[in-house]
Amino acid sequence: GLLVPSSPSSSLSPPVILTQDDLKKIAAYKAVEYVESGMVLGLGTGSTAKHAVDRIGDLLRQGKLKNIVGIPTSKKTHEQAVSLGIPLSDLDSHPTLDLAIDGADEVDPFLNLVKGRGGSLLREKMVEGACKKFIVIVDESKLVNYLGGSGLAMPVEIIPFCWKFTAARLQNLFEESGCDARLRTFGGKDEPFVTDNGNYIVDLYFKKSIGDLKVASDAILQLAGVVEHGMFLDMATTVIIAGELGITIKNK
Ligand code: ABF
Repeated sequence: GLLVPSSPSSSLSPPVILTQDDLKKIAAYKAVEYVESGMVLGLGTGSTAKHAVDRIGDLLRQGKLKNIVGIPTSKKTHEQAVSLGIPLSDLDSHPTLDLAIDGADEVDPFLNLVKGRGGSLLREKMVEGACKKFIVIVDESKLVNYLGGSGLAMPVEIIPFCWKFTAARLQNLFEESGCDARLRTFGGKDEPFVTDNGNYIVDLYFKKSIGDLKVASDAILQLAGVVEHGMFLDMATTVIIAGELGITIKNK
């Protein structure tokens, strides 16, 4: 946990210890302050976005928000929103959204993102690409100097057909960056993880920077077995970062 000094008026009380989940919640609640009645909202996926969806549900129940329409980015979020009584729709009926709020796995200094470690990147990219405003909510552990820089995976959604072939082609694309392409499995077994869209995910691990992100993005999307990748370039309009010392808001 993180130590935060207690307020001056209570200098004798013990410091408040904020967990990483507390920071996620702080960022999420801050983002929900941007939500107004009547909005069509993209509902994100993951442990940070979950707090935002919960909060929207609370405000609806309290009558502080009205006439919200939610567009979920995953089956999981769909279920959560239904359980909270948030009215839902889809992109077919609402091709333009007012605002989306979602988490991320990495945020670079230019507000480019890696997403998809939760496996919902395709629907997230469709929904968040259709929003006038896209607020990303993270705790400070998600900040990186360059994408791929956390040493964690860069996810690519691929079709199951001959997945080894596609994984090998992805790995070859980034040979110079020391790329290792691994099929995502489920529950530590050999069973492939299957996305909401019935696809597989190949996680790319890099030893070195992948260079120009747009070039990398285009090259990945050029491969026939690829459906989408987890780089969200130039999409976030605002990033809310909750850290030990408070909230930082970065705007595009
Ligand atoms: C979704 O949730 C994904 O794009 C991303 O992979 C993940 C972040 O999860 P968490 O908030 O649990 O770290 O936004």
